[in-house]
Amino acid sequence: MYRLFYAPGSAAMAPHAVLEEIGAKHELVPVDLQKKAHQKPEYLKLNPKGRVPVLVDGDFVLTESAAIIMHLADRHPEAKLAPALGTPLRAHWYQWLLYLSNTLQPAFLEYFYPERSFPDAPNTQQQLKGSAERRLAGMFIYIDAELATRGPYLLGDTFSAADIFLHMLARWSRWFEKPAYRYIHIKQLTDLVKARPAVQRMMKAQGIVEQEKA
Ligand SMILES: N[C@@H](CCC(=O)N[C@@H](CS)C(=O)NCC(=O)O)C(=O)O
Repeated sequence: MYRLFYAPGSAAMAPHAVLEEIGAKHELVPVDLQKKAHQKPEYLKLNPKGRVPVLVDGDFVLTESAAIIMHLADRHPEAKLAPALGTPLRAHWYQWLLYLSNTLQPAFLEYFYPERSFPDAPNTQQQLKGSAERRLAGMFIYIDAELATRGPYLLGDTFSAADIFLHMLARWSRWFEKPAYRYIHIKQLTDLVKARPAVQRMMKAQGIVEQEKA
Protein backbone atom coordinates (compact mmCIF):
# COMPACT_ATOMS: atom_id res chain seq x y z
CA MET A 1 0.00 0.00 0.00
CA TYR A 2 1.46 3.34 -1.07
CA ARG A 3 1.21 6.46 1.08
CA LEU A 4 1.27 9.82 -0.63
CA PHE A 5 1.98 12.91 1.46
CA TYR A 6 0.25 15.72 -0.35
CA ALA A 7 -1.28 19.17 -0.25
CA PRO A 8 -4.25 19.94 -2.52
CA GLY A 9 -3.31 21.44 -5.89
CA SER A 10 0.42 21.07 -5.23
CA ALA A 11 3.11 19.08 -7.04
CA ALA A 12 1.39 16.04 -5.55
CA MET A 13 -1.38 16.31 -8.19
CA ALA A 14 0.55 14.38 -10.84
CA PRO A 15 1.75 11.51 -8.59
CA HIS A 16 -1.75 11.22 -7.16
CA ALA A 17 -3.35 11.05 -10.63
CA VAL A 18 -0.78 8.42 -11.61
CA LEU A 19 -1.69 6.31 -8.56
CA GLU A 20 -5.32 6.58 -9.66
CA GLU A 21 -4.45 5.64 -13.27
CA ILE A 22 -2.60 2.58 -12.02
CA GLY A 23 -5.43 1.64 -9.70
CA ALA A 24 -2.88 1.08 -6.94
CA LYS A 25 -4.08 1.00 -3.35
CA HIS A 26 -2.93 4.17 -1.69
CA GLU A 27 -3.49 6.28 1.36
CA LEU A 28 -3.46 10.05 1.07
CA VAL A 29 -1.74 11.80 3.96
CA PRO A 30 -2.55 15.52 4.05
CA VAL A 31 0.29 17.92 4.85
CA ASP A 32 -1.01 21.30 5.96
CA LEU A 33 1.34 23.80 4.33
CA GLN A 34 -0.47 26.75 5.98
CA LYS A 35 0.29 25.26 9.38
CA LYS A 36 3.87 24.54 8.28
CA ALA A 37 3.41 20.80 8.81
CA HIS A 38 6.07 20.30 6.12
CA GLN A 39 8.65 21.96 8.37
CA LYS A 40 7.98 19.78 11.41
CA PRO A 41 10.83 17.43 12.44
CA GLU A 42 8.86 14.24 11.77
CA TYR A 43 8.06 15.38 8.22
CA LEU A 44 11.64 16.54 7.60
CA LYS A 45 12.77 13.01 8.44
CA LEU A 46 10.81 11.88 5.38
CA ASN A 47 11.78 14.79 3.16
CA PRO A 48 14.61 16.99 4.49
CA LYS A 49 13.77 19.46 1.69
CA GLY A 50 10.45 20.19 3.43
CA ARG A 51 8.32 19.84 0.31
CA VAL A 52 5.35 17.86 -0.92
CA PRO A 53 4.89 15.30 -2.37
CA VAL A 54 6.52 12.28 -0.71
CA LEU A 55 5.73 8.71 -1.72
CA VAL A 56 6.20 6.02 0.92
CA ASP A 57 6.09 2.32 0.09
CA GLY A 58 7.03 0.31 3.19
CA ASP A 59 10.58 1.45 4.05
CA PHE A 60 11.04 3.05 0.68
CA VAL A 61 10.73 6.83 0.55
CA LEU A 62 10.77 8.85 -2.67
CA THR A 63 10.59 12.61 -3.21
CA GLU A 64 10.40 14.74 -6.37
CA SER A 65 7.11 14.59 -8.23
CA ALA A 66 8.67 13.69 -11.60
CA ALA A 67 10.79 10.91 -10.05
CA ILE A 68 7.71 9.54 -8.29
CA ILE A 69 5.67 9.29 -11.46
CA MET A 70 8.58 7.75 -13.39
CA HIS A 71 9.03 5.15 -10.67
CA LEU A 72 5.31 4.37 -10.49
CA ALA A 73 5.07 4.07 -14.28
CA ASP A 74 7.99 1.62 -14.22
CA ARG A 75 6.61 -0.45 -11.36
CA HIS A 76 3.22 -0.75 -13.02
CA PRO A 77 3.94 -1.19 -16.74
CA GLU A 78 0.45 -2.61 -17.31
CA ALA A 79 -0.93 0.93 -16.81
CA LYS A 80 0.97 2.01 -19.95
CA LEU A 81 1.97 5.40 -18.58
CA ALA A 82 5.47 5.17 -20.07
CA PRO A 83 6.65 3.84 -23.44
CA ALA A 84 8.82 0.70 -23.54
CA LEU A 85 12.39 1.06 -22.24
CA GLY A 86 15.05 1.77 -24.82
CA THR A 87 12.65 3.00 -27.51
CA PRO A 88 12.79 6.44 -29.16
CA LEU A 89 9.35 7.19 -27.64
CA ARG A 90 10.74 6.42 -24.18
CA ALA A 91 13.63 8.81 -24.82
CA HIS A 92 11.14 11.52 -25.77
CA TRP A 93 9.19 10.75 -22.59
CA TYR A 94 12.36 11.50 -20.57
CA GLN A 95 12.91 14.61 -22.64
CA TRP A 96 9.44 15.96 -21.87
CA LEU A 97 9.39 15.06 -18.19
CA LEU A 98 12.80 16.58 -17.63
CA TYR A 99 11.91 19.73 -19.55
CA LEU A 100 8.68 20.10 -17.58
CA SER A 101 10.34 19.44 -14.22
CA ASN A 102 13.68 21.21 -14.67
CA THR A 103 12.59 24.21 -16.73
CA LEU A 104 8.88 24.95 -16.25
CA GLN A 105 8.53 23.85 -12.63
CA PRO A 106 11.38 26.01 -11.23
CA ALA A 107 9.94 29.04 -13.05
CA PHE A 108 6.58 28.36 -11.36
CA LEU A 109 8.33 28.09 -7.99
CA GLU A 110 9.90 31.52 -8.58
CA TYR A 111 6.44 32.84 -9.45
CA PHE A 112 4.83 31.38 -6.31
CA TYR A 113 7.69 32.05 -3.87
CA PRO A 114 9.45 35.27 -5.05
CA GLU A 115 10.14 36.27 -1.43
CA ARG A 116 12.59 33.39 -1.17
CA SER A 117 14.86 35.05 -3.71
CA PHE A 118 14.40 38.62 -2.51
CA PRO A 119 13.11 38.51 1.10
CA ASP A 120 13.12 42.25 1.81
CA ALA A 121 12.38 43.67 -1.61
CA PRO A 122 8.67 43.58 -2.54
CA ASN A 123 9.23 45.48 -5.79
CA THR A 124 11.92 43.07 -6.90
CA GLN A 125 9.63 40.18 -5.95
CA GLN A 126 6.99 41.58 -8.32
CA GLN A 127 9.61 41.88 -11.05
CA LEU A 128 10.66 38.28 -10.50
CA LYS A 129 7.02 37.12 -10.73
CA GLY A 130 6.64 39.07 -13.99
CA SER A 131 9.84 37.61 -15.36
CA ALA A 132 8.81 34.06 -14.43
CA GLU A 133 5.42 34.55 -16.11
CA ARG A 134 7.07 35.91 -19.27
CA ARG A 135 9.56 33.04 -19.41
CA LEU A 136 6.72 30.54 -18.91
CA ALA A 137 4.79 32.18 -21.76
CA GLY A 138 7.75 31.41 -24.04
CA MET A 139 7.72 27.79 -22.84
CA PHE A 140 3.96 27.48 -23.48
CA ILE A 141 4.47 28.83 -27.01
CA TYR A 142 7.13 26.18 -27.62
CA ILE A 143 5.01 23.34 -26.17
CA ASP A 144 1.93 24.48 -28.10
CA ALA A 145 3.90 24.52 -31.37
CA GLU A 146 5.25 21.02 -30.68
CA LEU A 147 1.72 19.78 -29.96
CA ALA A 148 0.46 21.45 -33.16
CA THR A 149 2.78 19.26 -35.22
CA ARG A 150 2.86 16.11 -33.10
CA GLY A 151 -0.18 16.18 -30.78
CA PRO A 152 -2.62 15.65 -29.35
CA TYR A 153 -0.36 14.28 -26.56
CA LEU A 154 3.27 15.11 -25.86
CA LEU A 155 4.13 11.73 -27.40
CA GLY A 156 1.75 12.13 -30.33
CA ASP A 157 -1.07 9.59 -30.20
CA THR A 158 0.37 7.97 -27.08
CA PHE A 159 -0.99 9.20 -23.74
CA SER A 160 1.60 9.06 -20.94
CA ALA A 161 2.35 10.28 -17.43
CA ALA A 162 4.09 13.29 -19.00
CA ASP A 163 0.66 14.60 -20.09
CA ILE A 164 -0.54 14.32 -16.49
CA PHE A 165 2.47 16.39 -15.42
CA LEU A 166 1.73 19.05 -18.04
CA HIS A 167 -1.91 19.17 -16.93
CA MET A 168 -0.72 19.94 -13.38
CA LEU A 169 1.63 22.70 -14.49
CA ALA A 170 -0.98 24.19 -16.83
CA ARG A 171 -3.36 24.51 -13.91
CA TRP A 172 -0.77 26.47 -11.95
CA SER A 173 -0.87 29.17 -14.64
CA ARG A 174 -4.60 29.81 -14.28
CA TRP A 175 -4.17 33.36 -12.96
CA PHE A 176 -1.57 34.37 -15.55
CA GLU A 177 -2.45 37.09 -18.02
CA LYS A 178 -2.45 34.33 -20.66
CA PRO A 179 -2.93 30.98 -18.89
CA ALA A 180 -1.73 27.76 -20.53
CA TYR A 181 -5.30 26.79 -21.46
CA ARG A 182 -5.46 29.77 -23.82
CA TYR A 183 -2.98 27.97 -26.08
CA ILE A 184 -5.19 25.90 -28.33
CA HIS A 185 -3.13 22.70 -28.45
CA ILE A 186 -2.26 22.75 -24.75
CA LYS A 187 -5.97 23.19 -24.07
CA GLN A 188 -6.77 20.24 -26.30
CA LEU A 189 -4.28 18.12 -24.33
CA THR A 190 -5.42 19.26 -20.89
CA ASP A 191 -9.07 18.71 -21.85
CA LEU A 192 -8.20 15.12 -22.80
CA VAL A 193 -6.36 14.64 -19.50
CA LYS A 194 -9.20 16.22 -17.48
CA ALA A 195 -11.70 13.85 -19.09
CA ARG A 196 -9.87 10.82 -17.68
CA PRO A 197 -11.76 9.23 -14.77
CA ALA A 198 -8.49 8.76 -12.82
CA VAL A 199 -7.70 12.47 -13.08
CA GLN A 200 -11.26 13.35 -12.09
CA ARG A 201 -10.93 11.12 -9.02
CA MET A 202 -7.70 12.88 -8.08
CA MET A 203 -9.28 16.32 -8.48
CA LYS A 204 -12.31 15.30 -6.42
CA ALA A 205 -10.23 13.71 -3.63
CA GLN A 206 -8.06 16.85 -3.44
CA GLY A 207 -11.15 19.09 -3.45
CA ILE A 208 -9.90 20.95 -6.52
CA VAL A 209 -12.52 22.95 -8.35
CA GLU A 210 -11.65 24.02 -11.87
CA GLN A 211 -11.34 27.78 -12.01
CA GLU A 212 -10.55 29.31 -15.34
CA LYS A 213 -10.21 33.03 -15.86
CA ALA A 214 -12.99 34.29 -18.15
N1 LIG B 1 10.82 19.66 -7.17
C1 LIG B 1 9.85 19.34 -6.14
C2 LIG B 1 9.13 20.63 -5.77
C3 LIG B 1 8.12 20.36 -4.70
C4 LIG B 1 7.53 21.67 -4.18
O1 LIG B 1 8.13 22.75 -4.27
N2 LIG B 1 6.33 21.56 -3.62
C5 LIG B 1 5.69 22.74 -3.09
C6 LIG B 1 4.19 22.67 -3.32
S1 LIG B 1 3.85 22.70 -5.07
C7 LIG B 1 5.93 22.79 -1.59
O2 LIG B 1 6.12 21.78 -0.95
N3 LIG B 1 5.90 24.00 -1.07
C8 LIG B 1 6.07 24.24 0.32
C9 LIG B 1 7.27 25.06 0.59
O3 LIG B 1 8.15 25.18 -0.29
O4 LIG B 1 7.37 25.60 1.70
C10 LIG B 1 8.88 18.28 -6.64
O5 LIG B 1 8.54 18.31 -7.82
O6 LIG B 1 8.44 17.42 -5.87
